[in-house]
Amino acid sequence: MKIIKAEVFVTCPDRNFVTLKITTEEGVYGIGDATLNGRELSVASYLQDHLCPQLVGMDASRIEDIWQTFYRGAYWRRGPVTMTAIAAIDMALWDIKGKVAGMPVYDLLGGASREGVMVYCHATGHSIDELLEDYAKHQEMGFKAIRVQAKVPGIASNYGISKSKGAAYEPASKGIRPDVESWSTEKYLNFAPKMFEAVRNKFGFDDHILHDIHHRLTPMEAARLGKSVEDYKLFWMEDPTPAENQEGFRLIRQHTTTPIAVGEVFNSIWDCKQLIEEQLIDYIRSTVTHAGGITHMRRIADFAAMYQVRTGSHGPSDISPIGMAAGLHLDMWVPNFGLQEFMGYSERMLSVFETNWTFENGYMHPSNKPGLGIDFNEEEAKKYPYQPANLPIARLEDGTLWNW
Ligand code: CS2
Ligand code: MG
Repeated sequence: MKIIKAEVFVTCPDRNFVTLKITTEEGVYGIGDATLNGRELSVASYLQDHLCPQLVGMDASRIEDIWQTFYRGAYWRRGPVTMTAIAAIDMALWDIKGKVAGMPVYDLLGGASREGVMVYCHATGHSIDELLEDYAKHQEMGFKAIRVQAKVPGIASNYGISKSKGAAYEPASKGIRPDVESWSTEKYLNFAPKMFEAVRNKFGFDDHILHDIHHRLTPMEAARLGKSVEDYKLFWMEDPTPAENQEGFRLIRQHTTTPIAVGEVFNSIWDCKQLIEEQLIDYIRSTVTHAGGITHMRRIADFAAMYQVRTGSHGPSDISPIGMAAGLHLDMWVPNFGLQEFMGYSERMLSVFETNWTFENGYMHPSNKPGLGIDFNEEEAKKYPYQPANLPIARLEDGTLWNW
């Protein structure tokens, strides 16, 4: 199974995606997602200039050895660019292995542990009323788990709110410079409990509700929030505080039973070692795309299982449908599965990435097709050249740069 070609494609069907395609001398190909929001070209270059030339001639069946070679062999370990590049290679190789074996990837991992993967969607609003409307819409679509975000009164623009009513939420914006959002912890902490109260009063307690704080609070502020919303029984509060300071989570844990989910920006098991070992979180949100592929995510999940931490993988629209498909295969197998995020994709995106997954009654299934069960249409992709885009930054009301 000698690799004869490793090609990188950058395309922008509404947003930028980076795709790797590996072809073997038998003519079997596999595809992987190498998208890192706002830094797409760095991963494309890392692959194109460094890893792809080395891949040619390697044996595609040796997934583990190739992973180790690119992780240890670079000498410089970890980091989002490196680990996203390795992830794309890993995904493409699992896709090839599945196609050759005639099995879906979840079967190669050990088979399905469940009938379907529960996914959560996003409900947003510029006011609580608008959020409730959007929530009802998603409930009707069948979702059983819904993330709730609303504009905080008095803050010009904050994370998680779509640009106009009813539009899908997309944090990145086109152009050379990032948009600037604002932040006030005081206004947010006053508002957030009222939002959860309105949702529970209107819709009751049957659905899982989730909320993303997006790294904005200090540990003590997060502890205060968690404690003040316990009655609303959140499925999780996400990224309450930046997680470089892992011991900071001890403080949150001492004060609240609101479950915590962290890890969408992590790229290796080392980023969450202490959080998991000390049971400082309940859900690990790392993904196949940004944390070294299926090979490394499987290790993170097994480690987490020892401490009753479950998976809750990141699934925004900036992970390509290939990364989403790979995530769904992992979710089908992983014994300690919690929940999967699914933001969905535009029609234009789905014309480039041909999916076979299904969604029914709040649950997704990756399909039983051999490999990842997803294809990449190179001709369609060519119609949408790369466009510079950036994630926003956040500033406090006095201008201080804050965590976005
Ligand atoms: C997020 C994302 O989905 C989430 O939970 O936090 O919206 C995140 O901001 C983007 O994926 C960044 O690229
Ligand atoms: Mg998040």
